Amino acid sequence: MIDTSAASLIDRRFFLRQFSAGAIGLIGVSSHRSFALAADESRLFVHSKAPMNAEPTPPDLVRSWVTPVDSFFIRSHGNTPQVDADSFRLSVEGLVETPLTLSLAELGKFPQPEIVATLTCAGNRRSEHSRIKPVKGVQWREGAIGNAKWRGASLSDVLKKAGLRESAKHVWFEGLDTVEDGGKTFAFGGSIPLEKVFQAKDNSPGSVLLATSMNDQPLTADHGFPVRMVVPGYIGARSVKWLNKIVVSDRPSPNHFVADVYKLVDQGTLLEVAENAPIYRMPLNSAICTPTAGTTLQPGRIEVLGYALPPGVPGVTISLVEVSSDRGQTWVKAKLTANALEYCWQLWSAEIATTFATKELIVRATDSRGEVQPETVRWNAKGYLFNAWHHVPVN
Ligand SMILES: Nc1nc2c(c(=O)[nH]1)N[C@H]1C(S)=C(S)[C@@H](COP(=O)(O)O)O[C@H]1N2
Ligand SMILES: [Mo]
Repeated sequence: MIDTSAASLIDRRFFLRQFSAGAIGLIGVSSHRSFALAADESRLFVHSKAPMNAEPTPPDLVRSWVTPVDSFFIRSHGNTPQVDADSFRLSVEGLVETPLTLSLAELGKFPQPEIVATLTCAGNRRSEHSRIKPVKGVQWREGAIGNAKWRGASLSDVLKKAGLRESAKHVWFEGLDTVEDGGKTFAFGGSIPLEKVFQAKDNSPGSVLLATSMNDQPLTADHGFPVRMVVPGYIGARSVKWLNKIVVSDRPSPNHFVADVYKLVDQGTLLEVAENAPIYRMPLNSAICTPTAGTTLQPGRIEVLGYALPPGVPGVTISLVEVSSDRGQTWVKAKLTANALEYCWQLWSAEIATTFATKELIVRATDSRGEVQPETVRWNAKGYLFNAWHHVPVN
């Protein structure tokens, strides 16, 4: 048994040390006072309360393959709407034969497949980008990821019911929250190519869902009650919460969060933003969750635990996870402790020999196409998609 209370206490101290020593000097980083554990999200480390941004401690994260809701990261850009389930209506419009207005009861009449899928924020591990050069935004460690059981109507069924027009190529999603940016307020929106909706066979693990349940419970307000999108394999930003409107179009959504925000750019100039396409897929990744940075190890053998994320491509799973305790000269093959699935994280464990000379642990993952996680990544102005080998300094 892991003593979770002790583990989270130790880890909380690490968070405080790391954030107070390093990140406080960064522009735009939440102020010190927000780094407290909220009473109602006691397992999460709260980066900011309004908007709510919180992540579990690394040891907590890998306690189970399905992440309990109270250990699941929360990433919100604006307010947390309190939606009345009875009067709620979802509209489906745009390039469809028959626009729809669906109540929750009507949504419930569609087949209700259940999938397990990992949701990851594009900004997961942003704090590591910031160590290269400071990046604005929530300084996520490796906890902006979680694996949940989702149930709801599949988007393909809903779109088939509405009937697609021939020119349909993208599907836009809009939430009920309001977000402020640059003096303007607007709804949070996302968008995915129509091919993504029909890529996975109906009701298979890659299905794009209008989820109403998470781990067999109705969604909580933080996670998008009453309905959210779940887009397996894509950055979390495409899984729009508090879903209110679906628009079928011939182009990607003009919403700020598709047109401007989630892009890989060096400086973030208007021209660069215009020249680059929106990010959709999460890349291959992995992280060490136990031991945590700064842990004092005795010479001997230790168990190292963590996760690896496949690249969200049909048929591609994690095939190898390796850990090094000698700066990458030799690697120990980790034991993969879950089924190899395309849209779920792979948990792993490795037994590592440590000596007084052990200064850090490193992990890297390889997928079933033979692609290896990169040793380093290119810094980008918004701090997205950090997926370099994960280094954990130890004493
Ligand atoms: N309406 C709305 N949907 C949203 C967001 C948001 O701020 N508003 N944040 C997105 C981002 S960036 C991520 S990573 C995921 C996080 O989902 P979670 O809070 O359930 O973990 O929700 C996405 N959906
Ligand atoms: Mo995100």
